[in-house]
Amino acid sequence: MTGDRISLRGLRVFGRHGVLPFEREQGQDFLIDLDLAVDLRSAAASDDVADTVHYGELAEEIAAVVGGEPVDLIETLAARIADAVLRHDRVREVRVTVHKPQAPITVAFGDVSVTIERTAPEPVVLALGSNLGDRAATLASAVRALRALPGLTVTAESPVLETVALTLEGEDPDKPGYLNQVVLGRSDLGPEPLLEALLAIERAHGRVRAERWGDRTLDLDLIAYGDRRIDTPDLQLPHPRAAERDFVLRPWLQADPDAVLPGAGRVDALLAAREGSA
Ligand code: PH2
Ligand code: MG
Ligand code: MG
Repeated sequence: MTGDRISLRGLRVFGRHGVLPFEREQGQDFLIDLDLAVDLRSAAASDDVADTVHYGELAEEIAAVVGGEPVDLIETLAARIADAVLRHDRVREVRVTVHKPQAPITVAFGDVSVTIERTAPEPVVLALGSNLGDRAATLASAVRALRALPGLTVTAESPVLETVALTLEGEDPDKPGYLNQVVLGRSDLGPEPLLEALLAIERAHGRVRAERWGDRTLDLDLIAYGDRRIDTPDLQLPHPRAAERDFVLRPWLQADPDAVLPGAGRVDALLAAREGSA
């Protein structure tokens, strides 16, 4: 976990979690440590508790989870705590440690604990294109693969649009036409693992990488991942050419009338500006 953080250590709450019946009957204290990755710049500037996560309220929410419905495992308890923390929209990542210092262990011990890390899902924008083979079947199959991908929840699918192939020299009606589509979702995979999964789906649909902007059975591009800015040889976010591509912007706007391309602005305005200059 890098960057700004809120940490809470040694929160002590009585609970009845455990596998053994006497743990349910008698109960014991659980100690909770939390680290929250939260951008604290706005709170530091405004000096307003509404611009951060209130640690007092957070402590009470966690105490309600630990003091609530008993579970067998501290792993399960830790996951419930992480879920409660991630309900706060400002939290990007959380690390939870649950200590059980009075656990029923027959050997003398100091402490036993589990630690989990969870990342908040972020909105993602994916653009699909196909101009070879059974294009409609390929797009439908790719969307099924996206829906089946662990760590990605698909929230919207645009209609499929027929578009003219754009080449490095401009639109080329002599090339096979494209079907394009945009899929919206939420992901907690992180940008690089999500990109890896997209490339694997391309390969599974017969994609071969020959010439740049060549004809393809399936192109599956990551357009935006939250508002993250990434500039590495393998991944640029937001997609550097998305603002100039009608075949991305038009289906995206149909899937989300309020779509915003981070760093570039509202998609409806981007499209209107392009039509004005065309
Ligand atoms: N993708 C390209 C190049 N040209 N043209 C259309 N119409 N649709 C595309 O998806 C497309 C393209 C490179 O990814
Ligand atoms: Mg592309
Ligand atoms: Mg691509």
